[in-house]
Amino acid sequence: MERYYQPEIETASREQIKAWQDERLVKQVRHVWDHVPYYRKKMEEKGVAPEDIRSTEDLYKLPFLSKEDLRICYPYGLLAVPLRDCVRIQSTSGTTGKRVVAFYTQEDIDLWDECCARAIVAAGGTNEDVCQVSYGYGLFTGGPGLNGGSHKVGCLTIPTSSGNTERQIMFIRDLNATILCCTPSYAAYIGETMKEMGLTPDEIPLKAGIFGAEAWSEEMRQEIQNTLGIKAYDIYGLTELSGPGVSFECSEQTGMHINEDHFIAEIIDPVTGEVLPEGSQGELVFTSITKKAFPLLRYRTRDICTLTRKPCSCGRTHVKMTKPQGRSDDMLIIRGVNVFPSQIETVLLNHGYPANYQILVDRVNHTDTLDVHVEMTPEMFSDNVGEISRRQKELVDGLRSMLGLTAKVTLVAPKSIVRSEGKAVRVIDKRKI
Ligand code: DLL
Repeated sequence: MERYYQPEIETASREQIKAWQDERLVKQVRHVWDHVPYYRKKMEEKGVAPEDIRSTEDLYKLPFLSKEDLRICYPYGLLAVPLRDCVRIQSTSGTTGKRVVAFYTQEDIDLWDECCARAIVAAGGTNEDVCQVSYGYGLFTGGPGLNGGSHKVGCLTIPTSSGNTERQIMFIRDLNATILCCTPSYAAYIGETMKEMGLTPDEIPLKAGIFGAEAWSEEMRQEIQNTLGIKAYDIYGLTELSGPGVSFECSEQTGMHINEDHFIAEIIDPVTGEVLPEGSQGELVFTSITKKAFPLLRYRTRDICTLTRKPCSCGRTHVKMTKPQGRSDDMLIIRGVNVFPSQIETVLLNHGYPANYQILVDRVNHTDTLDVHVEMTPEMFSDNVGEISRRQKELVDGLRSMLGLTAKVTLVAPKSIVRSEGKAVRVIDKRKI
């Protein structure tokens, strides 16, 4: 039987959800107008005042916020409460430019923890469970978010943080961890290490995993489920909106329920900014309606996905988003063709390769080149040149039919691609260097 952390909220009627959203949106717009001069100016420039926003139908009138706005406002420009009311910051792992710093009041943290608790209960967690949190702790939101959720559910929490894989496995076995929380690439690495230690899935006490923070394919889910002998659940979120738990998967494993009592989701055309009808693929935009310290209205995530309100067999009524294919800025444009790293991952895993690969993009003589380095399994590894070139050709053909362009494939020895303990770095685009 499906269990919920907050059944009255998670299975509320659509009318009830809309009523919460309408009421909270109106309050939130007023809160931001009164306390965030930067956004107030943006509203004035668009000719919109708080009185114009009476319900979610008026959402489209509000201006968007983008990563660029966050950069301009660093660090305090979007803060909506006095600093003395804040108890924590978290920050993005951003590799370029200024980091995003997000502020939280104690109430913001309590609500965030509840969102993560919903995800843990949806994955079958109860106070009988032992939950190992192997997301990084610190400025990254993964560790603190799932840690808070695990406490709310009453699980015994093991805050290992990421890294030291052998010790992770030791704790999982010695303390009977039943739920593992980490990035999917780290889960795959933990699985690979267990296999090397000669452990079979039934010797591992884990029953569920809550994996997110990066794009991962259905094929990778299968792979992780098989090696660890668990059910693998997706979880999504971003620092700007709190962290993990903006949405999470239920037993159906067909997309993630967005916590609509806290976030209003829209899908827009990333080029024109036009709001698209339900079922269209586009850029996900969020309005946080309960956060007090750092409330973002119409924040453009750059994540590409689809929304659906079709009834879900789990009984939850909140809208579902499909797995994001990746950020629109992760999308590679190679010789004019749009390529998502997750499409390449699908081809590799379908051909029996492990999810250890690297995508190298360059420009030679004014032409883009795509070189995919793929690790072989020890069983595939051989010095038979004919066999290796047969394998390479098979992958080149598979990639051509998936992407519509010709890539170079380089098969590399087992264990030669560096493993990730957090978010994996899959792409090296030398055109940008
Ligand atoms: O990654 C928060 C998080 C931690 C989510 C732990 C889930 C689990 P940021 O570092 O700010 O926050 O990165 C946010 O990561 O805009 C997506 O592009 C990507 N992302 C997060 N979850 C998923 C997912 C955390 N399940 C950015 N699938 C987001 C695909 C994801 N991409």
